[in-house]
Amino acid sequence: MNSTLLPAAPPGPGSEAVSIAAERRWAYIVMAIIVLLILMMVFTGLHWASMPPSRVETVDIKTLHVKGEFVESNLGTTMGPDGKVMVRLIAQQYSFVPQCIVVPAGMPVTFRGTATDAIHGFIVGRTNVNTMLIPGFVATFTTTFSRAGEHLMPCHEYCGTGHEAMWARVQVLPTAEFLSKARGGERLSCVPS
Ligand SMILES: [Cu+2]
Repeated sequence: MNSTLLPAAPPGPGSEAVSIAAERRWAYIVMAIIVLLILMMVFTGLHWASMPPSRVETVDIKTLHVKGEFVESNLGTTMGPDGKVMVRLIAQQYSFVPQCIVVPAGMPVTFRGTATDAIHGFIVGRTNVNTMLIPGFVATFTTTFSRAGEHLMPCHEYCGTGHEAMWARVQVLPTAEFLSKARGGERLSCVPS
């Protein structure tokens, strides 16, 4: 007789225990997934709270170069009467203005930048300076450079055929040297003249 035609064996005494064990295994897996998702939400929430994205601030790209904060004569590094160091820059295809940026070591430095034509961005060496520059919006970023030295500042958002040649330099001066140069209140630059 063909054995496949036999009716299925009736549930034995062990089958209920097997199904309960399988159910319990699935319950543990699902609980682990839920706990993982909750941990991800907690981590993301804390991370955003500790490093919030900068507020949204707009600027008119049509008048950017003729009036307001981002006219060419206002770009570069300044130290205000309150001692706050501010760097203003613009990105355009395919360069940054200014091409060389002077900043102090050991003091908070605030970058304010925008783009005139396409989306650009920049990072500075191995520091945490990393932001996008979007036409019509002002990007603001405050950081402190720990050591004096020179960094490269490449554009890191693909912006066109000349993208790979788009970069500037950042010169981090010792605090005392920066303060002696910035005392006059005028703009600082390390662009070779
Ligand atoms: Cu670029």
